Amino acid sequence: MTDLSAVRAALKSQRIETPSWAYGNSGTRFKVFRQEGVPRDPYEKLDDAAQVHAATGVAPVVALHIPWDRVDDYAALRAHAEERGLTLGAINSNVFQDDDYKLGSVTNPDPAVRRKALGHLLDCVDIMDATGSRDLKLWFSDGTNYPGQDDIAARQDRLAEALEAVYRRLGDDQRMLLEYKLFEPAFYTTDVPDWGTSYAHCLKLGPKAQVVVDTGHHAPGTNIEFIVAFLLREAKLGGFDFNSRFYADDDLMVGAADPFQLFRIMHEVVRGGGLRPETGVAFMLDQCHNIEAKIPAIIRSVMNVQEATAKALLVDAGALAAAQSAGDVLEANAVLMDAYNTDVRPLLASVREELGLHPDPMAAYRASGWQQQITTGRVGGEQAGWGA
Ligand code: RM4
Ligand code: MN
Repeated sequence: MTDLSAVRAALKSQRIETPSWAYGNSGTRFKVFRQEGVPRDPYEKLDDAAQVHAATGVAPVVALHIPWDRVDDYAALRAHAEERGLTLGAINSNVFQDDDYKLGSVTNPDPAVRRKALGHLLDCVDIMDATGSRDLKLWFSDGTNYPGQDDIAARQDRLAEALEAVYRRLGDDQRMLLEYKLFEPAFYTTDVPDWGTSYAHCLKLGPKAQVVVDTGHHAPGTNIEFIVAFLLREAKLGGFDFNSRFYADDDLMVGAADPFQLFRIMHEVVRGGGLRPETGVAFMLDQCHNIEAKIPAIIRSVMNVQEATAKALLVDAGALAAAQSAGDVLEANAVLMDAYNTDVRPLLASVREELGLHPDPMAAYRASGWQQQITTGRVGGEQAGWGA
């Protein structure tokens, strides 16, 4: 039997980190559709994030992206966050939007470009010191487009050298999370294409280096929950960049395309103890809201993660273990499916009420009047967006 009070407690203590860039304008390669009321600077992004937290009660952490969220005074930005009950989360580095990085950043054949990229990564750690962030998230667009373009193994050496320099710079309570992605923008080789490459680098670096799993960064059909189970077992799962996809790196709302996959992932997280705060698994979103309203989309995404988590927590672990050890394939599968097929919305509504929140975060946001306020209030200035 599942202990319902433990389920409720776990749901109350889960924290979901929202990304600053999801509050700004974004688009595909073809068009950015601007929305009314979009933040003009990182401070306004935090104001929007505070609304997501107010509606859900579980989203008090906001990830930043440098240089998109560059400010003169990070201590002031941190104070702005704290005044709203927020903290600043992962610092996402950006070594993919500069002409110099055409042939790569830390793996570039030109040592001057490598020095510049490393300089940016180290600057990001300085920013973490000021923002109080625990995590540096590294994603490299580095790779090649044509066979023979560069030396694959030499690029690994250059990558390892940069990662080591960043690792040495980390404070005692800081971590670096190394993200992988199968392809894009490079189309022949990618320097960190998969979890194995990330894991191997992190293992060599030490305990402060961990793998981050962006759910949109795999080949179709990849069993992501296997990766999660493996990394958790090795204490190398730093966290998630949650989003969902039908084709490639679609960055749609988490749980929208494949809620069953999200459940299977969360089942492995629960099974491996990854919900316990001391394991340090960060539940981050990494999404873009191109055609849908942004703040409600982020609220919906937080709810989707909560629903998958609730279902995973409802798996009868005792019954599952018994069926598994008896070799009862059908019963084991049924135990899992029973949990997946449970409607957890009433449970989550009552958990929210216990937290003093509205049972329906979407309705709470609609009733708050915030959308009207920003639509009429945020006029003039430059809207924040992808690349700015
Ligand atoms: C990358 C990667 C990073 C994210 C950027 C915006 O594809 O997923 O995590 O920071 O996009
Ligand atoms: Mn990501």
